[in-house]
Formats: sequence, structure tokens, C-alpha cells
Amino acid sequence: MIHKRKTYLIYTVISICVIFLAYTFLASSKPITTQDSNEVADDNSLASYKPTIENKNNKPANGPKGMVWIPGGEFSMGSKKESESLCSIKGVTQDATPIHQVYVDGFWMDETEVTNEQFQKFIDATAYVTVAEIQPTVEEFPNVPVESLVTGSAVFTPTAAKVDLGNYLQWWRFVKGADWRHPDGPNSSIKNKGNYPVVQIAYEDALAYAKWAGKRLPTEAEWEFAARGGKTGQIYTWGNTLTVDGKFQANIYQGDFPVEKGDTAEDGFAGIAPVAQYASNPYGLYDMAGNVWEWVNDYYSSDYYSQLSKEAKVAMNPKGPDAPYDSRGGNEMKRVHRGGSFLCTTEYCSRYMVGTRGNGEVRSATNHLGFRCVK
Ligand SMILES: [Ca+2]
Repeated sequence: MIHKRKTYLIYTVISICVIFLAYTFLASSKPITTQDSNEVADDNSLASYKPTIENKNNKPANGPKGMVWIPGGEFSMGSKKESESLCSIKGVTQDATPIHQVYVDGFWMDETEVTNEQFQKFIDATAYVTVAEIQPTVEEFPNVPVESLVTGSAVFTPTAAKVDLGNYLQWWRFVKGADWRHPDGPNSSIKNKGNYPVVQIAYEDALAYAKWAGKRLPTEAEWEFAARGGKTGQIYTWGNTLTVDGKFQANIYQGDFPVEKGDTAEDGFAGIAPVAQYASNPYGLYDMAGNVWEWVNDYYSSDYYSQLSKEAKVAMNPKGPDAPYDSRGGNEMKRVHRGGSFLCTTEYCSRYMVGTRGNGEVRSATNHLGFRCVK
């Protein structure tokens, strides 16, 4: 049954699909093409980080509640190929090279990811219905059996034993009835979890919230400038070592992935955590690494950084490519995710590294994907 289901999901691009997970969690078994790899290697051998130059004295008075000022300025964006060695499975930095110069204007950014409590206020005010709660129709998906057209979303489901990490479908399931109020399925809830990041959010859900709040989603460049906190070329938002004095600085995953009870929670949490449980970065932003992935506004293109680096010495307020593109194939409408999640591990995805990228199909949500806004 599950196999049947997967087949439908894969071949119909059904909005409730989990297809994007392959791209999100990287460590994909499909490497970037040889041609791309060579191009990346050549570009990257010349690339290096230049000191971040922050704009000065541009902070407006009367900042919005719960937001911090990000001064903007010029910085080196992207990942060093050397960071490949920090994940057991290769490919983690390939779409994040070459390092290139970017300028962004100043902006306000939410201190934390949008919480369940904040999202509830939006729902109460608007009666908005998220993508995961809308039943797909026969008209939209004529090739899908009616019984498979159910509301729900993708949920991480640990495996009974260690598995080959090449196939993400072993630990992701489409779960009927999973949505932002029931992040892990119909038997889960967000009761007493008001200060947890909202998850099971599709791109258009994040956009709708942002519009209601008088905000918008960050561009990928704004997100990375903010995450770096004015520092230059650090591997993590907090420095260059995964732990500081033996302590983890973000909610990620320790232990055997993705095995049942494999998460040893050395960082204090097995699974999702409330927001702001770790120190902020120098700009006062919490959880720019780990806990949940965050939607940003840019379309995802695996060669966007190469393109930008060829176009101009400094890319000014880049807003992403005009259309999505993935050198590994597929034609899904994908946008960028940033920051990694509580499922990222040195074994597998390592995308809590500040310069790295994730992505997902715009109507796909999961229980480790949320967002934060800017204005
Ligand atoms: Ca953890």
C-alpha cells in the first residue's frame, strides 16, 4: 500500500507529496552532475571570504515588537568546499558555491521563528486554512485514486533499524490528518506548545501569515546576512566548531539517524524544541541554525550562486532566480529553505552550517519546516 502510495506521489506531483524531501535533506543519492562539480570546484578554489562591511547608523527608531534590526551591508555569501568534510554524505556545499559578494539593505527580522501562538492569532483573525488542511480534488489530480485524495502532510517516522541513508522515503511518511495543529499526525497536538515554532507550513501559508502581519519573507541573501551576525565566513552562526566548551549551540540531532530512539538529545532536545533555547547570534536572532527549517522567498536554483558571481562584482539585493532549477533533475516549483532542523546530523544533512542551503516544493510541508518574517 505504501509503495503504491509512493508511486502516486512521485508521478503526480500531488501537492501533498513528499517529493521535495529528497532535495531538502540532501545527502541525496543523486550527485550534482560531473560538469557542475568541476565548475564548482574551479570557482571555489579561487573563492574566499572577504570581511563583512555592515552599514552604519541606519537603524530606524521605534522597532516593531519581537523584531531586531539587521543593518545590512556587503558580505561574502555561500559555503567553502572544505566544509564538505563536516558531513559524512557528500554534496552538502555544492549548491552553496562559489562564495560571492552580496549587498543587502537594512531590515527588521523576527527574533524567533513564528510560533504556534503567533500563528493561532493569525488563524483566529482570518480563518485561514493551510494547504495541509485542504482536501486535494480530482480535478487537480485526475490520475490519483479518490481514496488517496486526503488531507495531511509529511511526518518524520524513525526506522526500526539502521538504514541506507540514500533513500529518504524510508523515514518520511505522508500522514493523513497531519497539519499545523497536529504536527506529527492526528494523535499529536500543540497543546502547551505555544512557544514552539509552527510547522507543517507550505510556502503560501507562510506568505499569507506575513501579509496579515504586515511583513514579508526574507530573501535568501537577507537571511544569510542576518544569520552571519556581522561575522565573516564562519562555518556556524556561533563560530567554527560544532560545540563550544563541549556544549551544542543549536537543536540538531545526535546519535544514529534516523533510527527509533536514535536521537540521544545531547543538545537537550530529542525532536522539536521551544524557540530561543540557545544563545542568540550577535544581532539577537535565535535558532538561525537547527530546530526547524525556514522558508525564504527565493526560488531555488542549484546554479544561482555561479550565475550571480559571473554577473556582477557585488550582487545588489538579489531576490533569487526568475524560475526554479535543479541540476539533479525534477521540475518542481521549489523555493529555498534555510537553517536546517532538529533532524540535521553530522551523519546526514549538516545544513545547520550557516552558508548551506535546502529547498522544497512550494505546497509541501513537514513537521520540521517553519518560517520567520522580515519587514
Ligand atoms: Ca536535538
